[in-house]
Amino acid sequence: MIESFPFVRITVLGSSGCGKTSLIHSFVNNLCPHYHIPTTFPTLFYRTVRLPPESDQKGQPTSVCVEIEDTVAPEVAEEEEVMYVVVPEGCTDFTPFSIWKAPKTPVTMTRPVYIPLTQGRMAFIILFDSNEQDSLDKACQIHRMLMDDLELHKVRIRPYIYFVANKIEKDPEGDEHKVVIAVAEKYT
Ligand SMILES: Nc1nc2c(ncn2[C@@H]2O[C@H](COP(=O)(O)OP(=O)(O)O)[C@@H](O)[C@H]2O)c(=O)[nH]1
Ligand SMILES: [Mg+2]
Repeated sequence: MIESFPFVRITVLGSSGCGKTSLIHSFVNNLCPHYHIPTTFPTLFYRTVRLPPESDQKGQPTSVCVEIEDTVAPEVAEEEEVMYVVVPEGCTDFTPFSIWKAPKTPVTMTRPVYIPLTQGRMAFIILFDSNEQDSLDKACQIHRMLMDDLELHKVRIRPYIYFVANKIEKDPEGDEHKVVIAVAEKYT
């Protein structure tokens, strides 16, 4: 019998170097790279999470498959020749787990086709480096662009949007960190 899975689709956005790829690797692969290679092509990661039943309920854990999309930072996109997202004509069903086929993912940089499992995103994480005002400015800019886009396309089911401060352990007593956090709290 095929077990049906809830499927959650999350996209991570933010300025170059704010820690998007590291955050995703920590969650999916349990490791955090200590170097920065700018992401120049959107990348899909998958992890199945087992959630225990609610504290007031009995039963088996529930499995949820999470698709996380790592993205190209706007300033990297301006400099690099970036691939465009192309959804094949006529494609309406990207649901993978009723059929258990391998997900379609971009295989080479020479094929300008990028195929996530689904088109609509359920949640966005807008990440910023909490020690850099510029990174927060870019996060706010991305947030405004996202809201405009949802408005333009009259998206009825609004995705969750999380505004997340990263690198908070780096210089927690630093002046810039304190200012950035205060401005971010006011913005949200
Ligand atoms: N101190 C600190 N460094 C981090 C953290 N997350 C990522 N980094 C470092 O920040 C750099 C850029 O990270 P990366 O994930 O490639 O950024 P991206 O361009 O947003 O994908 C790397 O050198 C990471 O090791 C964090 O939480 N704290
Ligand atoms: Mg990256």
